[in-house]
Amino acid sequence: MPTEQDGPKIGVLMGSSSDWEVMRHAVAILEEFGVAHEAKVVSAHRMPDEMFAYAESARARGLRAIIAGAGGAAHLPGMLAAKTTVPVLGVPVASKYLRGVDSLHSIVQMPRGVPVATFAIGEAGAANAALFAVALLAGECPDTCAKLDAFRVRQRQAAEAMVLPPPA
Ligand code: RP5
Repeated sequence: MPTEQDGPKIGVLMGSSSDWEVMRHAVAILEEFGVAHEAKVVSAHRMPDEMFAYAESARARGLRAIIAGAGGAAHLPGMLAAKTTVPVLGVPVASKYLRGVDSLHSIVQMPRGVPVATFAIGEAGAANAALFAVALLAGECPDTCAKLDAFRVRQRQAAEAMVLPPPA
């Protein structure tokens, strides 16, 4: 019988398959770190019952964090956070007309009492949300912590190796 140990530690939700181009960057990071995860479309306004069921079962299923990406009136992260105390990491996805500033404001402006950790608009935000989730897990897993340290070292080495072109 599967136990909580076998299941996903991080959930990656998005309001639409159109968000995947951004949210795949979160999934790529989780795969790189070997973190057990699941990714699915759960739309706040088109699948509200499924959204609530997901949030309500999240802690019992062993999820340590939920990364939620949405665009426009991006209520998915906030409504998940309303229904679970598992940390919710919100990723604003760029919308067609307002380019994600609407999504950012929707996610970041949670009223006091129900927090959503909010990341940058787009793929950097998705990747950083996943790195933040990895950092949350690092406290309970020395192997994950070592991988995160090594990731930072590689980034530093890449920056140190940067060469600027000659002026003009
Ligand atoms: C939001 O509406 C989704 O998160 C997506 O960013 C946006 C547009 O959805 P689609 O019309 O592309 O399905 O719920």
